[in-house]
Amino acid sequence: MLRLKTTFDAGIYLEKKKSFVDYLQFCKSPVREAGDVMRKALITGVTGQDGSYLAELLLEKGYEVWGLMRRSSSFHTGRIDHIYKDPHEHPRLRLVYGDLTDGSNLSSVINEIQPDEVYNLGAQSHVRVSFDIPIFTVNTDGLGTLRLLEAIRSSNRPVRFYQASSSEMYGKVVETPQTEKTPFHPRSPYGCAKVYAFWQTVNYREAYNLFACNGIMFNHESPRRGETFVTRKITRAAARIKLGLQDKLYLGNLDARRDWGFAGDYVEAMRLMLQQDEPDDYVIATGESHSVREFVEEVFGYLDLKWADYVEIDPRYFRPSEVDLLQGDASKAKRVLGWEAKVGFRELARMITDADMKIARREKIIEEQGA
Ligand code: NAP
Ligand code: F7E
Repeated sequence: MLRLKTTFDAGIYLEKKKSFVDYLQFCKSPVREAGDVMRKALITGVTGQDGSYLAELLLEKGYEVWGLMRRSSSFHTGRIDHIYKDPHEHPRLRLVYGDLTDGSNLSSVINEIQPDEVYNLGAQSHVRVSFDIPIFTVNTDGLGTLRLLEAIRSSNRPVRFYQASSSEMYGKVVETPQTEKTPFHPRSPYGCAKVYAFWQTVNYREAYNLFACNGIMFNHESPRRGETFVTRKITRAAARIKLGLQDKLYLGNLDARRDWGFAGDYVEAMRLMLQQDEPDDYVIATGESHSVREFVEEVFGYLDLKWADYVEIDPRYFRPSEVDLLQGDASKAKRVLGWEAKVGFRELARMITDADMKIARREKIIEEQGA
């Protein structure tokens, strides 16, 4: 059995005057098994939806997890509070301040933490908002990825790197379903930034032999999804309408079709990519596509509501350029990683709706007490 290559192993290897490129080769064939030395992972975007599920998963797998977190004037750790412990108790989840727009900070963090695996999930991830703040979006999502890759490369450490790439890169799709070979045609500042980051990741793999992978993730949702993404916006509103807390739901394009999966399933694919012998890029999707209208019908129907009585169209939510249809083919991920989506469309819609009914019930009690 090959042993896990830790940063400690790397030190020994380099002391033997082998080059860093040799060491990266050596690292390409690890068998990472239970009982090996505890791995250390750094997650950017740990306070986000995926960051929280991935942190849970890695802790469960025995990792020491470091999360890069932006400074904020208000608390924004709600998604990870349940796994966070006081640093004095020597917990396995630690947080460190940082920002993808600050390259010197990223270098210090990489050098100090010396992670074995880095998951770059940090991003301005809202497509509509990327039209309002394109420069910030590209700085964080595009250049931020390059800053992180540079910090890793210059650390001369055998870090394995995961990049959160997106189906938004396909944009105006030229074929359906989309695979790893489908050309990109991004339709937003966000999509353009993700294409840039995708190719930087590929180039660091080819130029520097870095173990770097892209997960081309199709939309994935959960009860922890931000409330301005369409799924959560619909489930929150439907639950509040059901309890008489709200009258209307204003939406944009109901015809757009998405391949929606469950975020908890998708973070498993991220980890699996970094445990392979060779780095590569993978589509992660359910293979099913549904319109926004179908999602509305499913959620309102589940709550015994006639959606047409409550939903109105507000042109404000249309995008300057739209991605009409996304449907992924994840057969490579199934074949190589043994990964496939477990949660389907209906189960996902109901899972999020159930969670939002609980929140709405609490809101109802607060409203009644205040009255
Ligand atoms: P999310 O909930 O919006 O989380 C984004 C995270 O990035 C948050 O922790 C946010 O921190 C952090 N962040 C934003 N700007 C940053 C900066 N300048 N420096 C450092 N951190 C920053 O997104 P998500 O749904 O978990 O998605 C995770 C990643 O996957 C993102 O890169 C997204 O673009 C990509 N992706 C998502 C999907 C999907 O359907 N969910 C699909 C494909 C790809 P704050 O808490 O401080 O805002
Ligand atoms: O929109 C339509 C909207 O904002 C889905 C991000 O995680 O997935 C996500 O990007 C669709 C679009 O997600 C409203 O026009 C209609 O066609 O939930 P969304 P997204 O744009 O697909 C990809 C893969 C990512 O990588 C991103 O980070 O729904 N839509 N009415 C609406 N969308 C919103 N947000 N709000 C509406 O009122």
